[in-house]
Amino acid sequence: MKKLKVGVICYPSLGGSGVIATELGLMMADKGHEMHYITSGKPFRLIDAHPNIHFHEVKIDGYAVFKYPPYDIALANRIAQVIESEQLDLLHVHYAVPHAISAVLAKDMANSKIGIITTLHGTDVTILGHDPGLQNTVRYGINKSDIITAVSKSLRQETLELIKPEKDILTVYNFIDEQKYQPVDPGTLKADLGIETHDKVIIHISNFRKVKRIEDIISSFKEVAQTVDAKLLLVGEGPEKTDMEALVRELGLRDQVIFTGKRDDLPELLAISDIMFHLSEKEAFGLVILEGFACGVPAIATAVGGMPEVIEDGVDGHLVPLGDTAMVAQKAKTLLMDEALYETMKSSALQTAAKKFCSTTIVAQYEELYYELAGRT
Ligand code: GMT
Repeated sequence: MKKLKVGVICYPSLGGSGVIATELGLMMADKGHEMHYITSGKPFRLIDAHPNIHFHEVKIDGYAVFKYPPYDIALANRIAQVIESEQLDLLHVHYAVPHAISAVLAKDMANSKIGIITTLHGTDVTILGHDPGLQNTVRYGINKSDIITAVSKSLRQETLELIKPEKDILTVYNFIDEQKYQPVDPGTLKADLGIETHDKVIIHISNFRKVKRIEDIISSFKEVAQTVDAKLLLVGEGPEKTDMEALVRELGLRDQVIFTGKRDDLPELLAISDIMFHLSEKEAFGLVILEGFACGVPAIATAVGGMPEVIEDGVDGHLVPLGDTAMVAQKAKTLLMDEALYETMKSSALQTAAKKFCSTTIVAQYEELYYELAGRT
């Protein structure tokens, strides 16, 4: 079959949608497709170049008239240039706002019939879709896309109810790079972080935004640490970090809670961890839970959004009601103190990552959609 030329529009940062856009591009490039990233910065994982991956930077100069430089328009301008210069077969847009709108505008600017596939990742609908200042824009971006996918059934359903799009939305689950996320030898990492050999380790990884409810993670951990020798690893950076550091000091947990900042060695950090806590208020999928599973770390998460589609309650982790920190602590203590139960959950977590979210299957689903879309024009 003919290899495709795909324009990819995503956030180049380390967020989950950027990770999926990058991993998908790398796997498509391995299959021989030509992937053209049109972004403001080189996506982190693409620093190691692949011969089938190309990067087209979006540049915008400041100008006195602009209070806010119009990035969305500069992006559309760049996409239009690349549609023409590279003779792209399709555009894959990750995150509806502003990317889908820029792609639609670019298609018009280039006077092209190119197909657009938009993948909804979560807050582009669950938060921005509720914002009266953006709801019409989200709906427009979705309606003007030719194929729309959502990363969970829950996100699909919420989008159908809230946005009432003109066409259906397909669910295509997220996946991880199994070469990177697997049980690894962490070396001396546990000792390097000042954690005793016998200490149990609870980990949370996120962008430290309010929606992640890190205060619930700290409160649940406090209760666990009253019974079990344990440390809490809080990995990441974001707006809530300073307040959370203050909370840890206030609760007298400074010796037990370690803020690591952003780290590249997630498989090693997961290798020294026993349980992951992910207690978000909203979460379309929870990619980090899958990363944990692939490294053999069961999760305790809130039963919100798409997390019940990732975690099977009582099998590879536990689902708890939002805000029920007492239940989180009780489930964690039971799991940490019952070795047989722990080992069963750990192997189920590994199985879930390998079977239900196998990258080969999921990348093939996207590839099929790419061919379908390219065949329409
Ligand atoms: O919406 C966000 O919070 C950012 C977004 C991202 O770009 O990281 O995260 C969303 O997309 C991820 C990848 O599909 C999902 O795993 C996250 O669950 C989702 N975040 C939320 O729904 C809060």
